[in-house]
Order: sequence, then C-alpha cells, then structure tokens
Amino acid sequence: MDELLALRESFRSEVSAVNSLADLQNLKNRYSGKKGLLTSRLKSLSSVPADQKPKFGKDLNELKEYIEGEIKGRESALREDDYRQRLLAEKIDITLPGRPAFFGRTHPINQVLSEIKAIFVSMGFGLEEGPEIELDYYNFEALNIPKDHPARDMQDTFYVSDDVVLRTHTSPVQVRVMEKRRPPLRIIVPGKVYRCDSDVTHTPMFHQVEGLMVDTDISFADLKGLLELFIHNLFGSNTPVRFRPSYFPFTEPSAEVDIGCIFCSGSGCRICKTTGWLEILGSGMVNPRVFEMAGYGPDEYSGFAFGMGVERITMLKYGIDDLRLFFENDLRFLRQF
Ligand code: 2NM
Repeated sequence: MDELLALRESFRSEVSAVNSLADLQNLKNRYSGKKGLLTSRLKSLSSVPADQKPKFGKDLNELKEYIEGEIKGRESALREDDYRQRLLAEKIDITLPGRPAFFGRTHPINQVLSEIKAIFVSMGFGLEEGPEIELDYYNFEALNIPKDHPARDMQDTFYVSDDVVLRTHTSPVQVRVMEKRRPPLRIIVPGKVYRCDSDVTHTPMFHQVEGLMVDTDISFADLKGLLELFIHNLFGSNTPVRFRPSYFPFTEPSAEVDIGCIFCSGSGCRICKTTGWLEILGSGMVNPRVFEMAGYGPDEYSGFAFGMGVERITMLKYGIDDLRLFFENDLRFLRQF
C-alpha cells in the first residue's frame, strides 16, 4: 500500500514539473507504458497476500486511472499552451503598410499613336495595316520613286533581297488598299517603318502614321482644312499652322506642315533653331502617276496624302529632347507618362 502511495506521490511531483509534450510522453511511458511502473506493480500482484489482493488490485486500478487522467489533462493543457505560443509567434502585423504594386502602362509612343488614330477615326478615317517586309515595287516603284532616287540608296533602306525590303514608310499599304478598293477612300496607316540610319536623332525603326483621302473632287483646300483640324485637336486650337512648299515623288504639289514653336511661342529658340516653327508633317496631292499605277483613273479622281513620324510628334508634344529615351525602357522615364 505504501508503495502505491509513494508511486502516486512521485508521479504527482514529476507530472507538475513536465513542461513539454515530449517530456510528457516520456513520463507516460515510464508510468503507464508496457514496461512501465504500473505494469510491473500489476505483475507483483502474485506476491501480495491473498487477503490484501482485492484492495491492492482496486488501489492499483485507481492509481492507473488517476495517472492516465492526469496525463490526459496535462497533455491538453500543454497543447493549449503550444497553440497559444504559435499564435503569438506567427502573429501577422496587419498595421504594416502594404508593398506597393507597380502597374504597367502604355508606352508614350503608343499613347500618342492612339491619340492620333482617335482624331482621324473621329473624322471618318478607317485604319489599315500591312506587311513590314515589303516588295520593292510597293515601297518604291508604285510610289513614283525611280531606281536612281536617293531614298533608294543602300544607306537608307534595309534590303532583304534584290526586290524585297523592310518598308521605309507605310505608303506601300496605301497602294495595296488602292489596288483592292475603289474611291471614295479615307484611310490612315499606322505602323513601324525601318531606315538604315542610327544616330542621336535617328533610330533604325520608328513609327509612322500616313493618311490618304481620295474622291472625285478632293482639293488642296481639303488637305489644308483637314490637317489644320488635326493639329488643333492634337496640340490645342490656338496652335499656329503654316504650309510650306516641298517635294515628294508621290505627291504634286507637296507641302510640309509646320506648327508655331510650342517651346518659345514663335520667338525663336534652340529647339526650333530660331525659326519659330517646328516641322511636324509631310503632305501633298497624290501624284497622278501613283493613281495610274494603282489602277485609278487620274482624270476621274483626286486626293491628298500625308505622313508623320510618331516619335518626333511625341518629343514635341512632351518636350523630350532625346529620341533614345523611347527605346531604353528606363522605368523612371516611362512612369512619367
Ligand atoms: C508623306 C508625305 C506626303 C503619302 C503618299 C501616299 C500615297 F500612297 F498615297 F501615295 N501615302 N503617303 C505621303 C505624301 C507621305 O509622308 C511624309
């Protein structure tokens, strides 16, 4: 009997000292395991005098139940502790500011391209696209650019083969459209063009928008009115516009279009080279020879065409002085638009 009391006492002090589930498992094995102290006491039941056996057995059973109950209780207390400690350790500080998410955005060239397209679409122009790898015929011949023309020079054109080039302008698409459709025609052709030219102010690839309007009685006054409207839409309705005589093989007469310098308001500065004007467009009445080659009767139809470089217009619109910024993809630059 004393032995069972001593066992109970030693268990009591041990179990109250246990501080981890691992220690508790250890304790459980030592007391109530297969080779535990309780089992060995049960085995010694045979040496207990017969008259004390029932009581010894009953006490032993009680002690076993007591020990197992204590272990269960201690175990759930320790699990609870463990859970609380994990909750504390793994606590998330929801007051920390979040990490900023950076959103992508449209490249400034594409922003201005979209603006230009929207203006012409609002005036009834349709969008057309075509191949960037083009036949010599569509890029030059059909545009009245003869074989000995300087624009044909190897220095300006990327040749793929004898009769295939990377288009140097988007005009070949307009020729292709004229071959397929009859007037009235009102189209613009945005897209990439390629010139074998690379320095501070030229990149081998840049973007162009060209336009073409053909009907039975289109005049130079229509060209002037439409381009002036376009410019006032893009740069503001107070922007001065002037038309200056020029020459292109595919138009006759031809005109270059200038706007009053938006940096010095016309008084003359570094950017307008003290002229007070900035060139932004080329234009003209489509040369009858171009109509003829496309299968349009030159006496039946007249029309105008124009072309502009998107990089140049974007630089002027935002006062950017270095073309290379558009192609470096430095986010500090791009995030400003
Ligand atoms: C320009 C300037 C003037 C032009 C002409 C044609 C076509 F195909 F109708 F003949 N397309 N684009 C043209 C005319 C382009 O860019 C500076």
